[in-house]
Amino acid sequence: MAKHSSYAAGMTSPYAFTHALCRAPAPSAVSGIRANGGPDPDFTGLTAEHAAYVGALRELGLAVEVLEPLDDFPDALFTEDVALTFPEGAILLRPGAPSRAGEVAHIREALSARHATLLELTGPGHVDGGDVLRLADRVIIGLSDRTDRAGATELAALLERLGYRAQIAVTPAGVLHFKTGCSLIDESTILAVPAMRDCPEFAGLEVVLTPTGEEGAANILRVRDTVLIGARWLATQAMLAARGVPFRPLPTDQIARIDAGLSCMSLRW
Ligand code: CIR
Repeated sequence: MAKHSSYAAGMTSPYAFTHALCRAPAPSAVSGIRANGGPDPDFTGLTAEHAAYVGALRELGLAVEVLEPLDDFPDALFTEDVALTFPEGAILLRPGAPSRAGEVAHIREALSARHATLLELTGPGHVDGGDVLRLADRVIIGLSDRTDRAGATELAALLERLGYRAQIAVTPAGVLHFKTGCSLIDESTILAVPAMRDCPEFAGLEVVLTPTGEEGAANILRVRDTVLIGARWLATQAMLAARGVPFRPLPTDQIARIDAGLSCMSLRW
């Protein structure tokens, strides 16, 4: 990946990705974890959403590999939560949901074939990748029901070994993952739900709030010059259009039934 001259040593653009690693949904995905109950997703629809997502990443120029489904792990299609990937190497995480712990062994195999440097969280703490937001100059680790302080502290030290400075932040109650509630629009602009407006770690950045009723839009995914956004978030799309940000709507109704958004379905580097 080309490095941009304005970045500190070891740092690269947070969204100039060249590669992504996804995992096809298994039929068991319809039983994925959801915090507030609600109906199962439709498997055909879920598969179509996943395929549209993979297709979009490829059209944006990424080399995307799609791993085999894991029927023993309903949430395994959300590869983002079990590892972190950077041009400098990868870090295996320890997801906070007990039913997801076994996913790590499977992603280990895939990542060790693709990254020369593979670090690992050894515990006892936990971190979900959905709680990790990479900015241009640092990485924010949000404490949540899935990510505890012991895990975040251990991860901060591992990130330092790869050349990344980390900050530990707090995810508001009721927000599953830090990135469920905020994402990068560009290197100096964050899209956030109102509950995250005053996050101290956003000082110096412009924070744009999700329009009323569109809190679910906050999990956008910036890939190179384009923002991927859930198709039903029309007011948020209008806001991006007004700001001149190129975006691409993708269907997310079925994955939303199991508490997921657009960042969750890939590891990117
Ligand atoms: C879970 O609760 O773990 C899955 N049903 C959803 C994971 C979403 N991942 C993410 O926000 N990074």
